[in-house]
Amino acid sequence: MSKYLVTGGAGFIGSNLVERLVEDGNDVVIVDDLSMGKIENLDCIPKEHVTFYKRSITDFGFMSRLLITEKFDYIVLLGAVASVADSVDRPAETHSINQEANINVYETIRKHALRVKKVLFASSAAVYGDDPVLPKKETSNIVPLTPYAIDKFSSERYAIVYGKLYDIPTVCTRFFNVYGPRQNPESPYSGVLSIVQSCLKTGKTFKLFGDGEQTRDFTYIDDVIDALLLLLSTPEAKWDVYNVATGKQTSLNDVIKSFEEATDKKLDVVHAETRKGDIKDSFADVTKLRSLGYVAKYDVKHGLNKYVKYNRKLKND
Ligand code: UD2
Repeated sequence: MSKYLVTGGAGFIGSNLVERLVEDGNDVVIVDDLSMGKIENLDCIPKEHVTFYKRSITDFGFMSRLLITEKFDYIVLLGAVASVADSVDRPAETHSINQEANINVYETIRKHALRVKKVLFASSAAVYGDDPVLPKKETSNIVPLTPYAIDKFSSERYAIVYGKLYDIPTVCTRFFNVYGPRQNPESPYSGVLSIVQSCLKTGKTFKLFGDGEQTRDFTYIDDVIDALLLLLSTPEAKWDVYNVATGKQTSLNDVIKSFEEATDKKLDVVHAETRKGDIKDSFADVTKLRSLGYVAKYDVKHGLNKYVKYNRKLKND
């Protein structure tokens, strides 16, 4: 049994990770201000091994005291304003959440010489921006186009440099288009598949930006959790960054078709202009993660089938 801190643990990826950590017999402390996450995301998780703090990760004093007193084995930094659009509207505010709060964690570990087994910082494929070279490798050009991408890249670099300078085992991930249960479809900038899922469920019209031939590396949440657990438990995976994806390129039209097949429903689609700032194609080279033994288990069809099954079960509960 190990002790974990998960910031953003009530969010989409966080709550799925916490669920798995608890299933595996660990104790987890969550810090989440519920600005994006939802407490209901934790409903299905047995409470005896989870401590929840409704606090912002920018509450630096609180975070430092927590780290010093709890002496975590593992720290997973998922807490962020995950909306790129929000970072464009509020660059300074989101900077303190998406970057300074992470440095506060690294700095507390350094200052107090805390012994951690691994600190994992969750970054994003957004750091690659609109560089057209495909697939995206960890060594590809970094073209951060928004405050969000700058803060993600900077927090990554700080994790790696703090790690090397002060001997802290840190590692970073760059997530590609993650989808699955508990992804919040509320904003127009939510993951496209959460929006498709919500439209299929309610019969609402889905607005498709562009011709639907844009491609993404759609990655099922269970594969992401496997990757996180692998990186946390592999000592050699340190001071480095790993793409987390399937390595497969799928068009929006194809993924919608697979979703319709999985639900046996027809999506009502209206076409609109290509979204400003949208990139045409994106998919990952996952050779580096594979070299640690990672195998993505879900292609789009299987991932969507599992997502649909999960939602059906929810409805019948
Ligand atoms: C992802 C991130 C974004 C930024 C970007 C960097 C998410 C949700 N988005 O954007 O924050 O990091 O990567 O590359 O993680 N679409 C529609 N209708 C909708 C919503 C989306 O047609 O209602 C299209 C959208 O225009 C895009 C595609 O679906 O072409 C995927 O959109 P997305 O926001 O899920 O993901 P992405 O890769 O564009």
